[in-house]
Amino acid sequence: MTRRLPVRRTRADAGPVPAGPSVRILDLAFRRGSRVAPHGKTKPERDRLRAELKIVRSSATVLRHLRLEARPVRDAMARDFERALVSKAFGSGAGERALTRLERAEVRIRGITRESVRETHRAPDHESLGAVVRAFYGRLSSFVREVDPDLDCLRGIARYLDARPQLVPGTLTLVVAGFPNVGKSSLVARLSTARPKVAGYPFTTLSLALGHADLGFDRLQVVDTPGILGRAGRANRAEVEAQTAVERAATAVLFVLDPTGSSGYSLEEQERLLARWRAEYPSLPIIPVETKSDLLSRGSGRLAVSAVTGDGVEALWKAIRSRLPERAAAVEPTAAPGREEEWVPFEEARPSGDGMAVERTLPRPAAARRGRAR
Ligand SMILES: Nc1nc2c(ncn2[C@@H]2O[C@H](COP(=O)(O)OP(=O)(O)OP(=O)(O)O)[C@@H](O)[C@H]2O)c(=O)[nH]1
Ligand SMILES: [Mg+2]
Repeated sequence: MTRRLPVRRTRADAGPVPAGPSVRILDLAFRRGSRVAPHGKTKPERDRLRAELKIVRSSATVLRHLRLEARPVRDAMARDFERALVSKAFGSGAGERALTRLERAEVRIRGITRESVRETHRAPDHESLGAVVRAFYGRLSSFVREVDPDLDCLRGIARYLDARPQLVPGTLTLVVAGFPNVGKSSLVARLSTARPKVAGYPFTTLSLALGHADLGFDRLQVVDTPGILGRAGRANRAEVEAQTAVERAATAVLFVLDPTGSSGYSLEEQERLLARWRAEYPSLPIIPVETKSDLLSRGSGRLAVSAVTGDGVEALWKAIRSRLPERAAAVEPTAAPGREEEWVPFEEARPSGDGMAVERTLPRPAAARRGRAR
């Protein structure tokens, strides 16, 4: 089935024109340009001023909208973690390229604006002024239409970032990671203000979620992540996002292991990923914790918690505090820079076994209503 683009008919009905973001921007600009009431002693003076105002105002409207479209992405690109997320989700440098093309369009628009205003001074009569304005509108339209794909790209990036938590750089950040379905989100709900969805199947969490916890002097950002299967070069989009949080945002990682088998993944494969990360990120504090201790208590000597009963959470907090720097000052993500990963569809990432726990939602502490994370 072919997808139909929304269309807008031109005045001359010259056929359908795809309605990109430029259509609305140009409509606003031309409307603003048409609402000018120049003051002048003589009619030729007023005619020239009207032409100049049409040019200047429509140009200013377009430039303002281009800047508005670019701003959220430009701000995000200044933050290392979000730049890395965008680059992995949209392709390396996609955001930067769109921003650069928009900047170039702005420069060109300023140039034709100056040029056209100069031409209004040289235009001998009313008709010539009309021709100057029409020519300006034509060039303005083509410059704005040229950046339609870039505006679409920037809107896509802005929507993507809007759906993700904005981490505050320089703040202590605990990234909760591990295999799918092992109980990461349940534990995040225990440790922080976040209330992510909890269910008994893998990849319930498909993008990052943020909660906070009070560390006394400092606030800790607690990041819930999608599950990671650790298949080199075959990560899906959600896994790539989780990996990026580990590499670019984490002050420390809470590595959640499920020894019960109810996640559908064996403890051995989870241990392999843990060992690999320890080797790959030697400077990153990684805190392993076994969860679902209410189902299986195996006395491995490792920290063990139950997100259902809360058993072991106090001891876990002690371990977390001991692995975090004293204060948030000079906090930098501690892992090595990430590799470029290719995505694979989710279906391929799901296990074929049926050892999944029944869907259930953990009880919500009262704090949920106060400090709900984005
Ligand atoms: N008995 C018991 N079940 C738990 C515990 N923690 C999580 N579960 C269950 O395990 C299943 C998966 O929990 P989630 O918290 O969604 O796991 P997750 O790691 O976030 O899963 P994904 O987002 O899919 O990667 C759910 O059915 C939970 O109810 C626990 O401590 N004890
Ligand atoms: Mg989850």
